[in-house]
Amino acid sequence: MSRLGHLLVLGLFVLGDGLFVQRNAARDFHSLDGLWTFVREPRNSNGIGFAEKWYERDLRQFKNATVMPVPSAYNDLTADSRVRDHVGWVWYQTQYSKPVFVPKNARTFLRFSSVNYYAEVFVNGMLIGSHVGGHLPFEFEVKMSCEHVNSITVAVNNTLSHSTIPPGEFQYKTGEMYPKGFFTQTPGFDFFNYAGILRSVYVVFTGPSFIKEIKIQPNMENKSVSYSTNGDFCPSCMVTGTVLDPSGRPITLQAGTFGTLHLSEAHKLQLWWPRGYGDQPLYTLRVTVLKDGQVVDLYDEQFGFRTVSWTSDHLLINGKRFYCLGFGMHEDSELHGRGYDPVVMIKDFNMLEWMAGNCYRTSHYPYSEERAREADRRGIVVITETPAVGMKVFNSQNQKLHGQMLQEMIARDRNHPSTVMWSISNEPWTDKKESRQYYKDLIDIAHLVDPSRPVTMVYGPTGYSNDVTADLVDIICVNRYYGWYINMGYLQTINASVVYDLTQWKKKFKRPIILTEYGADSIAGLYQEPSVDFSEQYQVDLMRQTHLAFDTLRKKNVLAGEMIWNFADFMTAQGITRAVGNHKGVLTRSRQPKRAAYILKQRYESFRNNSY
Ligand code: BDP
Repeated sequence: MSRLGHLLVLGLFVLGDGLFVQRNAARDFHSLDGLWTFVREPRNSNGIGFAEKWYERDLRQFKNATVMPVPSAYNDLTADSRVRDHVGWVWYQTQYSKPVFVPKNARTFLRFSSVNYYAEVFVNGMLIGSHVGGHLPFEFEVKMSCEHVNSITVAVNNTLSHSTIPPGEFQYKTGEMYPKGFFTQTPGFDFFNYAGILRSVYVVFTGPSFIKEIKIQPNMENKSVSYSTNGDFCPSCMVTGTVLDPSGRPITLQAGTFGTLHLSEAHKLQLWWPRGYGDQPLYTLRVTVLKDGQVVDLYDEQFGFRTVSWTSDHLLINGKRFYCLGFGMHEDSELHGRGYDPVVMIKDFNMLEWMAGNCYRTSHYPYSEERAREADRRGIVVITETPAVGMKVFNSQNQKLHGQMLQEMIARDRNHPSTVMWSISNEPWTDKKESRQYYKDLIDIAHLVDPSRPVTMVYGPTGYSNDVTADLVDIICVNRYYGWYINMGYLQTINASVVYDLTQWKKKFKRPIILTEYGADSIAGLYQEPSVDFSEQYQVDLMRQTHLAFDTLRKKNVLAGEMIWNFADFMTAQGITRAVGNHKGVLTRSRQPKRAAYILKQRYESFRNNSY
């Protein structure tokens, strides 16, 4: 055992803590982003690092050690296909020195914003906790010494074979035709299974008493804000909540860990609106923890005054019909894979606004916390999706994991005004009888944990006639590929097919319907007149025909929104229908417009100019 292994470590799982890092008078954080030591286990090793206790060793001494940037996926950063296509464990390690000026009684947390898919975390050689699911933050309380350099080791596995929630199915292939130990992994989803430490890692410091969670429920009718907080508060601590107006002026004060703050009669309430419908004023709830009159913790959480409701036809924001003009997306870019990159994020938002979009779905997993905050600021409406694609197996084991991810997602994002809906799944096989109870339970959880937002599912393989769950959701999302997967090349069928299909969903379920995916692959620069599949013209022709249907459906109040698949080209696993990824983007993977982007821009702008 190395010297590092003897240092004292205390691991404590702080589940459901949705608070992002913040630096203020009472808390601080250090970023651990940068180059971490990286060692990959062999593809078939099945955890040699655990057997040999790599978490107690200095990985820099390993002959096969290299470095990997955090945050980033590791897959695309070498020229080695074994790294790109790795299945199994990889090990990350870094060293952290805690400054001596951090007060002795400070609480210290290690926070991971996203590690895909399963992570075990060790500090100074001792296991402090694990997390499954990717895409969502988790943190552990740790005791780190100032006298020694602390070693932080993370074992990451991009698969979890007992589950059919991503990342897919395994098949071992034996016999003389195959090398020994050969297996394939077929993802049950159409995006590359980027892995590693995908978002930022922080060391967070708080005082001995600290805030763990803040729930805010603004109420426009009586100009009030209900809130509740929980945390680790000393018996003599006093907690207060204060609302600051969008210019940062305090306008109310209330004692207690929960309560309702009433804004004064004189205060003119400023509503948060989606982009194109009005402004995006953001209020702040400041939660302060005091001991003997001294501030011991402080957290500023932003929120907006807005309501989300729905009729059988429409989604309403602040009581006004909201028509979604948007995108299915991916957090995906060259080199970074699914790693968080503020450069990509800002370019994405700016291109989305250039096309006059007003919403997106976080297909097919929760996006970064930074993205949710930016959506609040810009007024982009978001459907936030649980990481559960193409679900086929509806057993209690999957349901438990699914429910856990759903709750972590809601805990993280519940205070964002831009988040208007929770999507429980993308394209589940909900023609299966047992899927009904499976989803009923999950939908009940979402409603219970957050009664303020509608719940949706995104239907793909099932139709209005055989789906057994659609009556359980508040809003129905449907993906349809007429002219692509259905009747490829027969553009003349699209209009009638889309109108017929969506009208049937509507008649049967009487819910607002959003068409969350339609589109065609196009290889940028591949031109064919008349159009053929994969040409830029075909993508445009398909969109034009689909838009004819949308216009009819809108007039009949059947459609509450439309989202093109996809915002940009993105990487997938290798497959005979994918030429270096999925090319249904209206932008290329480097976010340059194809012809389709101009068509969409024209359409979305025309809505804005005609006040939707
Ligand atoms: C849909 C999936 C999406 C795929 C898309 C496609 O929801 O993830 O990328 O098909 O095939 O069924 O392009």
